[in-house]
Amino acid sequence: MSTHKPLVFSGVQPTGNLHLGNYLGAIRNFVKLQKSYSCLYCVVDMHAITVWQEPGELRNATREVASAFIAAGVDPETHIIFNQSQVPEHAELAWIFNCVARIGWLNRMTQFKDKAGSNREKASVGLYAYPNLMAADILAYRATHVPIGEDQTQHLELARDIAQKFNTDFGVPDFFPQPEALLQPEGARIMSLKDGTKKMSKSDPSDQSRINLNDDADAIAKKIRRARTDPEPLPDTMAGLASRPEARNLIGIFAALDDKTADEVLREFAGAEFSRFKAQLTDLCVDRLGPIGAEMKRLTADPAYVEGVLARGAARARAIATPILAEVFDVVGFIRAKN
Ligand code: AQP
Repeated sequence: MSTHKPLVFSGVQPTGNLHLGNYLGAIRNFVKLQKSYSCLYCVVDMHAITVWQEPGELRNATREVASAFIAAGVDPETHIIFNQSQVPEHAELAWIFNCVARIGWLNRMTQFKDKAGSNREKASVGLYAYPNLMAADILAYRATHVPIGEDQTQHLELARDIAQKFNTDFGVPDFFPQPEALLQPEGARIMSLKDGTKKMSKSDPSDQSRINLNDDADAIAKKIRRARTDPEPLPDTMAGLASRPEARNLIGIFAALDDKTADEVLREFAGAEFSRFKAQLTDLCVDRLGPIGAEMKRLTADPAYVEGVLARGAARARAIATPILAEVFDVVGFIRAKN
């Protein structure tokens, strides 16, 4: 991995059911960033267990996310693909950050409130401290750029606050950089096929709400055919879809898959019934996702290969993180045997 390019870190949780939103909102962008950055792409299994995961399913999902990275076009030789738990520096730095971040900062995190819901007292401590681990993921490598969805901007702000406070508290002004968000353009947020106001999500109990990356052509066609719409034909500009979230979402998906703007797509389909639009959207989805799904299937059938990629990636990630952590321990005042 070239160390001359700025360093990107990003992660995806192995929580099952990787979907079109994960692809368009994250993984596709990971592939594009390889040209300009040195990239570390992490399967964040330690984040995943902040809510209950069946151990066997966690293992499968970890291999599946790594396979999706590779199948979508991330090059595991030039860049680094690994799973978080194989690099203990993440947990070590997260503990130090638990002692740097303030409870008041974490209390303001809206994702904890959303995920814990009304059952706050029963949520895991890990779910609450999740943003400190995310800060450690990034700063263990002194990564400077983090591709994230809109929903993660608050967590990245917190990572910046932690970096700043660490530098100030220990009197080491430039020790950690201030990582910057690489935000996706408007429209990269893909919504549920059943409810255009809810994001497409791995944990939605309805499989009909999302297109999974490993869905075959028939499943994709069925899901798009059944996707919620409304009785009106399509307008000729996005302004005409202001109060039609499901239609707006389908147009957004088409635009993202075809690398067009939503208005360009609407010019093509102005006045069309949904049946015609949905048939073309199905063809486009099958065309774009089919090869990725097939390659994922091939890779997941070879767990030894995928685990080899993760192990080699973890060793290379450790080679970057270990000396940084040695400096952190020294700054904090921990005594460590010198090699
Ligand atoms: N619907 C979405 N549209 C666009 N981007 C999305 N991402 C997730 N859903 C959408 C992006 O995918 C990356 C990986 O997400 P994650 O697995 O770390 O966690 P998440 O955001 O919580 O994803 P899910 O699918 O909603 O999973 P669950 O249901 O387990 O919480 C992130 O960059 C995210 O922005």
